[in-house]
Amino acid sequence: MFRRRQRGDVAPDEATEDLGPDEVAESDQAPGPQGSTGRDAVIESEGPPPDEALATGSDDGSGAGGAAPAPPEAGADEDETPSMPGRLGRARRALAAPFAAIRSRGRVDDAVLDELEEALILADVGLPTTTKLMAELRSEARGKAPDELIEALRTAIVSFFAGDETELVIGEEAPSVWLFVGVNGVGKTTSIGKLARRESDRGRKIVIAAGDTFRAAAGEQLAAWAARTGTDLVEGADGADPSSVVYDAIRHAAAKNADLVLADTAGRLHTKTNLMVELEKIRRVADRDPGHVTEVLLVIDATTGQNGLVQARQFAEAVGVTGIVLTKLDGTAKGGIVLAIRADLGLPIKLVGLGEGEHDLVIFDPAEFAEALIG
Ligand SMILES: Nc1nc2c(ncn2[C@@H]2O[C@H](COP(=O)(O)OP(=O)(O)OP(=O)(O)O)[C@@H](O)[C@H]2O)c(=O)[nH]1
Ligand SMILES: [Mg+2]
Repeated sequence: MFRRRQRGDVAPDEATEDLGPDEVAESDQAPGPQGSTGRDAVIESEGPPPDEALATGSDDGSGAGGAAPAPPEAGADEDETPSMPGRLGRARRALAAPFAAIRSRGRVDDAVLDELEEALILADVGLPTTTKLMAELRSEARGKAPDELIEALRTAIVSFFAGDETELVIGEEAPSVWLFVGVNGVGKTTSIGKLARRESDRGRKIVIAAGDTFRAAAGEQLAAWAARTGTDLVEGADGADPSSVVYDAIRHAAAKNADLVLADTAGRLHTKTNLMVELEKIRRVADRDPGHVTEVLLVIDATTGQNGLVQARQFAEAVGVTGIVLTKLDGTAKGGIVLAIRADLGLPIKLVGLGEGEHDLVIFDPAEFAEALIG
């Protein structure tokens, strides 16, 4: 039976060799409040005794974040994978009226092209991408029927994403680790819950790592998802060193022959700089034997529009992000933000969140997205 190691024991050779001075210092710190949560156990595994609770005594997130949103109960349509056209309500409406107006015109002239350009900007596509798309369309569609212009836009949108790898990578050597990063509230924990469902439905054995030790309620939120999806969860005490929690989960996964570790991380610490340093460290430690980081997924809330991009850029630069999970596309987001994010970050959009239910996370499909946007 797997037994979680205490911080000082977390594979000292593998996990702490070559660590920088601050990392070593951190592992030497006196533990914080011992056994502070009583939920320091690995579900279905022996937890450490309370005095082995892993805590740095810093970054105690108790009080931060408030109550955890519980996973919504299974509803009548829970078994169904949602379609993008069905869920992109607001995103769709952003372009429906201007497209109807364009379709009612006789021929495509400069006025019609200007109308389309304005509609794309208003739909959050962003100026650089709108300009790029319009450059192709202006030469191609002038003088043609408006329907042909809209069809040309559909083709341009699909080819905009051409060559993007949307498949999530599982390495040949188990366990693979998918790390989830992003600012607080964007949907990291919920996306992990949904992916635990999706990947276990595909026959993969999953372990969830509760690497957000900052927010007091994060562990309970994950525990609910883990119970619901029949997945093992490894967590430390509040304020525990997130790298060691993630590493524990990886060791647990290896011991149980699991395929994949889904690792949650905090959306904020006391300062942004510390969070980036922390995430870099988690990534480095997670990549040590027996772990293999095959995805670092930056979760972005689509409803934050262009503002979310500024923060997203910081993460992308700090932790070697491999792809985007774009959540809340079912909400008030305008659909053009998908193009803006892809263009701005230069990273593939791998998954989109279309609701709060366990099946509401789908692989991004450019043709379906264009259909959702254009109709
Ligand atoms: N409508 C909708 N809501 C979502 C989606 N994804 C997440 N949410 C909701 O967004 C809220 C925040 O989600 P979390 O998963 O807790 O976000 P987080 O990134 O883990 O936040 P922190 O732990 O505070 O960093 C919850 O109420 C989720 O149910 C989505 O695709 N659509
Ligand atoms: Mg969370």
